[in-house]
Amino acid sequence: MKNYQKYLDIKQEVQEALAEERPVVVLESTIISHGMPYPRNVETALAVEEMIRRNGAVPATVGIIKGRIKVGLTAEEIEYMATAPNVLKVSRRDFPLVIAGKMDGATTVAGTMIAAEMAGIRVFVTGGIGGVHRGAGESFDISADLEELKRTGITVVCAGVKSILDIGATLEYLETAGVPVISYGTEEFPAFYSRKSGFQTECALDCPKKIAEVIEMKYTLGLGGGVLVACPIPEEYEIPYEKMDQVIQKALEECSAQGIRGKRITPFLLDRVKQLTDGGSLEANIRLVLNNADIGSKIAVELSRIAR
Ligand code: PSU
Ligand code: MN
Repeated sequence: MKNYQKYLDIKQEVQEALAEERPVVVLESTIISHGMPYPRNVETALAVEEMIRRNGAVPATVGIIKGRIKVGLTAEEIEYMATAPNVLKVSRRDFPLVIAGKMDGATTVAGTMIAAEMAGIRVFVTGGIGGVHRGAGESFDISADLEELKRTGITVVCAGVKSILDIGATLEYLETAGVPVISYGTEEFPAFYSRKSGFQTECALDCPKKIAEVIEMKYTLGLGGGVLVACPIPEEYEIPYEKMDQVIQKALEECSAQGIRGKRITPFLLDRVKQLTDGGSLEANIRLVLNNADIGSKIAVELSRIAR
């Protein structure tokens, strides 16, 4: 038994699926606690789980409650993550503080990858990942999500990165880190709200089975680290890049004017973007997460076929 297992609670249903090598998909909780307003956050979290079930996989939303790492939150626990007053944002460096202090924590992409690896789950669905921030040459602001993709063997299915980040620099970083980036059904890396970013990726695949084969090969070769699958938002929900870019410019200016630093930057920017688009961005956000859940769970199903 590994030492961390003392602090890990894997939901019964998830344990059973893992024991039988049935497909499981992990989900993050920062999107619930810090990414969307109540009650849409809870509705979305439950709808995403439902989508994963419909495709024959078991969902496991990850969060930390009173110092326990929960892999597979119940509906009541999801409600708790959405409404509790002091839920910290937890990336790799926050784990020891939150667990030792028996605190509540919402896991970021990096934090959720860590919990997924502890539990033995390989596929993770979310909305957007963190990346290299604009101006990182000066500020050194690079999300711990990228470092985690470099070291931890989880496949993260997302809708690309928001243009609050420097998309080109984020892709360069992932190349340096040895992380395969697969664009789903397109040559172009998607920019979250928009299907286009202006950046191509080396690998375009549109079939969950082929993607599962690439993931499996990465394990077989013992290369270590994760895989990023980027799925463009469905056309009917897309917000044009130019429109979002103006809003993002404004949010970025406010952020530096107010001297926001560190882990507060991303939540601040996300919140301002939401306000400045009058909630229009929230609808797109929900739709793209559901789309990612559809594709991610199909990949998980194919991976478990290979394993069996
Ligand atoms: N980007 C989004 N939505 C999000 C996040 C990022 O479009 O909710 C969250 C994720 O949990 C991600 C985290 O892991 O923010 C990254 O934070 P930071 O940039 O501080 O590493
Ligand atoms: Mn940062």
